[in-house]
Amino acid sequence: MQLADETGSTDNSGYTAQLLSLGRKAGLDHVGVASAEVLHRARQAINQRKEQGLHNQMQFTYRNPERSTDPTKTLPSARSVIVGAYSYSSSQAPEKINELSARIARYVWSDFYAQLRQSLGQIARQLELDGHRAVVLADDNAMVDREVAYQAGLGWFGKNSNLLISGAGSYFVLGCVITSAELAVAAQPVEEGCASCRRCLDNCPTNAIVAPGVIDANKCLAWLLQKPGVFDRNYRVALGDRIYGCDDCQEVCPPTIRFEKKSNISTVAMSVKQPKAWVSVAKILTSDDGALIKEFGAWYIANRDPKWLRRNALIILGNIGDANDVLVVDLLKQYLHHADPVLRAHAVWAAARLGLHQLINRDDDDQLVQAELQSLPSVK
Ligand code: B12
Ligand code: SF4
Ligand code: SF4
Repeated sequence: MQLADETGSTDNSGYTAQLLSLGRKAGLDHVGVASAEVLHRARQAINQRKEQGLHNQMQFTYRNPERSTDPTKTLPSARSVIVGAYSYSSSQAPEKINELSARIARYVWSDFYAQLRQSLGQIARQLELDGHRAVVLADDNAMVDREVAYQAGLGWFGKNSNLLISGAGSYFVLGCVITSAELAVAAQPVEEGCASCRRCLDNCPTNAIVAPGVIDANKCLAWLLQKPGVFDRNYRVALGDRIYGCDDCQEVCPPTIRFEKKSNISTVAMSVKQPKAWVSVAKILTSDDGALIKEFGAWYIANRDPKWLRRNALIILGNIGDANDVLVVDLLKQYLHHADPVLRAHAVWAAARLGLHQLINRDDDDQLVQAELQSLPSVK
């Protein structure tokens, strides 16, 4: 591959095209280029949402917007950003393991981020071979992935706030290579394509999409599942059987569904690993810390503490468990006597939801458990 500036030419479109082609050969489904300028709209949106409390203690890109919206904070010599999208669309939805199965969101059915990083890494290596600096970021707190993907002309911001790619929907994970190379940037951003549709707003189980493109994290199940502490009682029933992530605002999205139906990309993406779409609730509640981190360590789990997985599993147990099932009763008994008060409190909720009030110890004097007991209509 040729250095862009070897010839002294300022037209770097040939070199850019070679890099984009390399990205596609390396497995990226879509790839584009943005300039390394500050992402002002995203910075403003983050600051506004923090002021309005819509971020609900999320850190990620919100912790340091000066950094996450400025590629030169990661690489001072940055001139361009190559953005890649890796599809996790699948036409095959794997079967439940058993009646007591917890649902895993599609973007983590396999480690798609690992595949994405590997593909971006090949572009970065080529850039370095050609004498440029290059840093790969994928789902990293140092970059707002959707905004830079939009600037690179990959897609438009859907009302569900995901980046939708024309003709392909939103089942993509996004990442980028920040580079010192001066590349030819996307000519035009992609035109908005939602038109009058508002299915995502109307079908969000918690009404978390408070305006087109704006998520209130206080209500979004995807965040509440990751957030440490007591799970907001208002959204426990709506959680249903979800253990990690929520796909509802994408599963109703016409461009995303259309692509999924006609796509055979599943065979490509799923060949990475066996898709893991379900996990046994009993397994989460009976495995030790080491086993849980080994199996689910690629997920974002606050402080890498598997108790948050157990907390979520207890809510699911309350939502889908059968009060006549011996296994369900045994699991509840175990957690109603657990050493950790957070888990005892969620077990109280689950037992009450299943009508198993007789299992609950009303004399537990821990504050969290007491608060839970007070919130039960029958013991007020
Ligand atoms: C924080 C975060 C979350 C939070 C908050 C999401 C949010 N919408 O802010 C939570 C935990 C809830 C979450 C959930 C999910 N996430 Co997330 N998340 C992130 C993270 C780490 C940062 C996002 C961020 O910076 N937001 C800042 C806000 C300000 O950005 P924004 O909401 O997109 O706002 C823009 C729009 O409002 C737009 N805009 C401005 N004006 C207008 C006007 C209109 C009309 C419209 C439509 C838009 C618009 O401009 C704003 C600024 O760019 C990124 C990874 C990364 N490093 O970027 C992944 C990321 C955004 N998440 C991703 C995924 C896959 C998900 C889930 C689908 C996972 C799941 N199945 O549960 C859900 C989707 C929920 C949803 N509808 O957004 C992907 C998105 C891929 C894609 N195709 O868009 C990313 C990019 C991760 C990755 N690298 O692939 N996520
Ligand atoms: S991820 Fe789920 S809870 Fe969050 S906005 Fe989408 S549908 Fe609503
Ligand atoms: S469901 Fe409709 S409004 Fe929502 S993102 Fe998809 S096309 Fe846009």
